[in-house]
Amino acid sequence: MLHRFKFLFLASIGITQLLPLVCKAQSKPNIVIIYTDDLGVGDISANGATKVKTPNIDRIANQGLRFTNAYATAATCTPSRFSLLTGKYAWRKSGTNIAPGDAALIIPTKEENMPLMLQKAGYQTAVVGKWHLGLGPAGGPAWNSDIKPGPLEVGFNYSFIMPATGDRVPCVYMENYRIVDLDPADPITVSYKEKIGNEPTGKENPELLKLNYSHGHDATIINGVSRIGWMTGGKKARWVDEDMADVFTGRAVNFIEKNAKNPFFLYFATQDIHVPRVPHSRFVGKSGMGARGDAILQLDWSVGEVLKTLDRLKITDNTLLIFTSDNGAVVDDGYEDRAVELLNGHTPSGILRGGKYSAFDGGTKIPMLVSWPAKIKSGTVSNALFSQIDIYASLAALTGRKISAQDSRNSLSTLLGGKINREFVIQQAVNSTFGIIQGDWKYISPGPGPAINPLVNIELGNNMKPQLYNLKNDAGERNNLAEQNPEVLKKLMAKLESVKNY
Ligand code: NG6
Ligand code: CA
Repeated sequence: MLHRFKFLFLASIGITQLLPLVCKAQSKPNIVIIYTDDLGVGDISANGATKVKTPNIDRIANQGLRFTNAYATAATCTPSRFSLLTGKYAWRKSGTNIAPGDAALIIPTKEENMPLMLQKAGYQTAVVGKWHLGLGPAGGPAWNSDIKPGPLEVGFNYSFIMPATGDRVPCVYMENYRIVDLDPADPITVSYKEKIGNEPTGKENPELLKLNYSHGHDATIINGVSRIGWMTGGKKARWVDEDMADVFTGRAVNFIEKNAKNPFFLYFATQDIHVPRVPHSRFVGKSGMGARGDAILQLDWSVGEVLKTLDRLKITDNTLLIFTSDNGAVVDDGYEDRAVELLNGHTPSGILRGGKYSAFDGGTKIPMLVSWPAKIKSGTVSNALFSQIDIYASLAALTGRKISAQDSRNSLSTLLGGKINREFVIQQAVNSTFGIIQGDWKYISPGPGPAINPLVNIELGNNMKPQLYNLKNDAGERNNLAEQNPEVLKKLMAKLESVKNY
């Protein structure tokens, strides 16, 4: 009897000692954010696209949660990414609009942010893919030596990035502090002010282009494609656009493999489907929709490789995977890649008005899928209002970290399939026109600016009159009800002002 008691007693100690370990393993899922570029709500078959099929992306929705009411904070890349990683609206900080390729690092190194917080929570953290948040000190990066501060100074243990965008020089990969394959005898120079060196440009030598530009993008030719900005040198280090998805996906997969046994955070920011859309030959012509559709297939492949890797390592169940986009869709964004001609009835923005750059919902309403099989019911659809600004605070709540982000709020329950938590969503268009959504209503602040950008053929939402739409009845933002609803208008105006002054 005594023995038995002793045994039970010891066994129970054993269990209580083990318990924290078990709980710890469960409460610290791996976290993967797949942050796509310029992917619209209508671009994935999970959201109803029929002209293009995205089986791998759809699998995230099938094994988890599909949001129908999720928003990026801004209608372009740099501000959306800044907000995602810092939990602060980009418009609170100057210098956070679309960054040139030689911009200095815009994320403050002295404030906490998402990767730093997760690092402190015991995660191995990595960024792979598009950065576009500046590099180096004021004055910009020293391309030929250690390039810092950068991702490693804001909380990433590992970084394999393109400095800015696919259409901006320098067209090279960077691993941690260094440009990959840079020959010291052939140093890089970069300029966003004037032409440097003698290399051909799209403007002067269009006969050398394999992909013509439609607007902008007429400077240095790299790999047969002219870019924004001029560069010389670094010949051996220059990327080949066709291989880029393979290169980035390979690095993402390697990082997961290396860290399968400890909690990791991977911020995989794909270059797809941003311009220039120059997919690998195995995707060319496969969508029947031209380069844009082919880039969607390539993106779907990249996502599939990540999913397969998680499966192979048996960590799918305990991985929180967030798939989303930095802003809404654009079709012609500066290259004659026949995306417009070959759309074939495909609607990248679904029923939304506007697109990338716009204050209308097409600018910031984005696809968002979340899976975590251990916690999220499969095949769930959430209509809850969600803003990417809350991902930071939600991940802090998940990992038990205290943070003091200015705008990010804990919406973990919504992120995992629960009810609406966020009261309002704020949208920043390219020219600092603002939208705010609360309940069924959306207000767009009045101001000058063109109604439409004819180059990209997108309505920007600018109007000298205040705009008020009832999104429940009018998701396409066609009927401005401001005059009929002065009370609602006043309320939303006041709300926007109060957040701005917060
Ligand atoms: C614009 C570019 C566009 C794209 C965008 C940034 C021109 C005419 N247009 O200025 O092609 O690069 O910047 O896109 O140069 S984002 O998704 O990174 O914000
Ligand atoms: Ca973008």
